[in-house]
Amino acid sequence: MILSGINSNRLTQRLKELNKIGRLEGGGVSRPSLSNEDKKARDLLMQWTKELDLTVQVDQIGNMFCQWKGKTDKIIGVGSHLDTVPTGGDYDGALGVVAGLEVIQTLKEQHYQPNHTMVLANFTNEEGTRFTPDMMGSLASARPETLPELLKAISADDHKIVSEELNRIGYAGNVPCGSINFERFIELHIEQGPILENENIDIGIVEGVQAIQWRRLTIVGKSSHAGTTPIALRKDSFYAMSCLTNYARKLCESQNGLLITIGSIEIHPNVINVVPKKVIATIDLRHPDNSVAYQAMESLETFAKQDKSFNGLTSQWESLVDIKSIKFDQQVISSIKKSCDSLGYSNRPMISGAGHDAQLLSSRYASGMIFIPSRNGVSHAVDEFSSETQIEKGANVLLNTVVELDGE
Ligand code: HGY
Ligand code: MN
Ligand code: MN
Repeated sequence: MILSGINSNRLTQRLKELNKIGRLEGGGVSRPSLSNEDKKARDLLMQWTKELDLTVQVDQIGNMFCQWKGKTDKIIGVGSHLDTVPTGGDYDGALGVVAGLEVIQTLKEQHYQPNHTMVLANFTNEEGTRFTPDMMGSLASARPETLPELLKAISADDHKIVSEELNRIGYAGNVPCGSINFERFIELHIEQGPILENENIDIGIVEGVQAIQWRRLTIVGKSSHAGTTPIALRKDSFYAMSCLTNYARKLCESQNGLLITIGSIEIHPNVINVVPKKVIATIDLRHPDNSVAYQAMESLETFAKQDKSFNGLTSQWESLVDIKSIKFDQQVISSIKKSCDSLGYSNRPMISGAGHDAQLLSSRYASGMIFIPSRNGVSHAVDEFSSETQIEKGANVLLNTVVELDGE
């Protein structure tokens, strides 16, 4: 049995140390996947694991698995991701990795003898902002057959290749993807939304994650003079994209729970007095129900075929991510619930709006997630924040859940 909870001060200090890596002027962090900053964060994790006598295995896509041998070879996994979006906060991903380490250290200090081998995981490229798809490392763990394609992925900004970047930062492992088999995997994460804070609840017991579809849309019209081309004769790619964006917003307003985001856009030639010839935009579409997500994406494509703003222009759709909505494992969910209740923490079931490594892992391993509140529901932004008390509660639920599952 556990004598006491985690060491909150130590957890906070480690998070602070980690978040010095990739620190942004004015707060927040930028640790794009497989960048020098990601390497530094990985190296720091290696140092921490050495201090705890954990053995680290790195697989072929750079996933790190830090092991504490138990009485059996059956594995209970904790962890998350160290990479961040370019304007990231201090907690997205980092919390799950640092809290997982804290749970292992707390158990070791209490001379707990685990039945299972405990593994702390850091998954490669969860964010997907430098290389698509996102949740790349957990995808390769759950579906090792995807590895060859993933290693060839090229970054949109600097045209680097995943396999070369893994070699460059020294994390091109040789452990086969999918060879670390979790009996159970639990990810502690910030909610990244407003629900827990609005309802003043300590812990979110995540029952599932919504579907995620990412597309890249290239629209090609015709460059022409801004001062001489009559409106009726224009083949204006940016105007067409604006109409599609407006249509997407109306679709979200009419379909409960549908979220469509045009997060990045390139305009060519991007010149003040030239009607835009080409637009390359990304579309992020989410919904808890797979069929609604598919239908909504289809409606966007139909709009691009039929709306007059697209007359005389071509549009090309490239699928980047197609992740189904999932349900987490009932036994893991009930262990998390039991831990919350035994600790006296208020809790509620919920669906995750954001994608997570546990979502991908759940297709192969019994998985679950624990959420803590996010201030103002903000994430993927430098003012992302969760308090030390909220973090301590989340880490204690993780600790108790791991012990609960270890005893089964
Ligand atoms: O996009 C997501 O939901 C996750 O943060 N990668
Ligand atoms: Mn995350
Ligand atoms: Mn994220």
